[in-house]
Amino acid sequence: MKKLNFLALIFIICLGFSGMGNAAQDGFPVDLEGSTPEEKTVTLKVSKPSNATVAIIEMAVNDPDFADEGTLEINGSSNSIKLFGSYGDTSNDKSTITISYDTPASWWVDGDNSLKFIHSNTAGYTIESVSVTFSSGEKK
Ligand SMILES: [Ca+2]
Repeated sequence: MKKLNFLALIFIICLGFSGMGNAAQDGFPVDLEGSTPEEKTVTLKVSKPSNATVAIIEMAVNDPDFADEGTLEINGSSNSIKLFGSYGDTSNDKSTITISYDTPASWWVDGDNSLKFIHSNTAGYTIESVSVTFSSGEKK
């Protein structure tokens, strides 16, 4: 029994260290697996180059298994992405996959951006993390 406690302690310490290495983002994970409608807003700081035309938002999502689970609004309701559109597939049930969308760079500001995740249908989803990459759209 003592040995088991010791192993459990080691396990917890390892978990702690692995968590530290992941540079957790403020506000994430965004857990929207409650009853509908529900929403959560997080602030994401980005560096937007002045010549950017396209912003590619990449999200690690758990359980994106339907086309119409909700919406992501970026800095207001006029800039919205349907979650999860063609990514919403029943084969993603309970799985974490990475999805990405091209958005106009004009939706984003250099600095703090508001990301409102809305859960409107189904059992919901969890956004584990988000990253944004800007492009000038010029062919290399
Ligand atoms: Ca789901």
